[in-house]
Amino acid sequence: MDRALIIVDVQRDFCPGGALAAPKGDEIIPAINQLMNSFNIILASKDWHPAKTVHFEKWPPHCIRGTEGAAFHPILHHQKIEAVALKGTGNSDDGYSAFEATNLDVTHWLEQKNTDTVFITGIATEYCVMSTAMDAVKAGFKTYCVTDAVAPVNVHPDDEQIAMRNMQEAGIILITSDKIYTL
Ligand code: VGL
Ligand code: ZN
Repeated sequence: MDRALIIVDVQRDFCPGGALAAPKGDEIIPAINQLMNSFNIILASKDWHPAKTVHFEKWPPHCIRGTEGAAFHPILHHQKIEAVALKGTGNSDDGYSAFEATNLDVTHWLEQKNTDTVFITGIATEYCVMSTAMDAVKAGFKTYCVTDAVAPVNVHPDDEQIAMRNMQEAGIILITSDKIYTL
């Protein structure tokens, strides 16, 4: 069995200068780039919204499919990504989790690669990262959240802390990148 790296929504719009920026969204990218060197199985998700969606009643318009804002952040080593899961593609739901992708059956893809363990990185900790991690547990994967490779939006100042606690209560293991190299 093998382990997979999952990179959630490291897109321009979620980084400083973007439409829905996590204040430190770009600062986690070097850690993700380094982690990619230690994984053979790498999947990324993209928030991939239509121009009109109920999702934009809660959020400023962001990651509209095909636009610059929806592209991977330019410093992410995206050439190493083997599969891209597009989510939030409908007009009537949020699609926070990578497991809600409409172009790819993420569970099936991971199982075909003999994955039993996943490491979740990316943006935003309290929305798409947490949803993806929760769905990974539900699908039966041993699930880690890499704390130095995720960034919150922090609409409320405590949101990241609450998300970390919720993830731990769901059986998700919090880990730092340096520990992964010695696992
Ligand atoms: C996200 C808010 C709205 C995320 C996506 O990627 O965490 N957050 N859409
Ligand atoms: Zn979104």
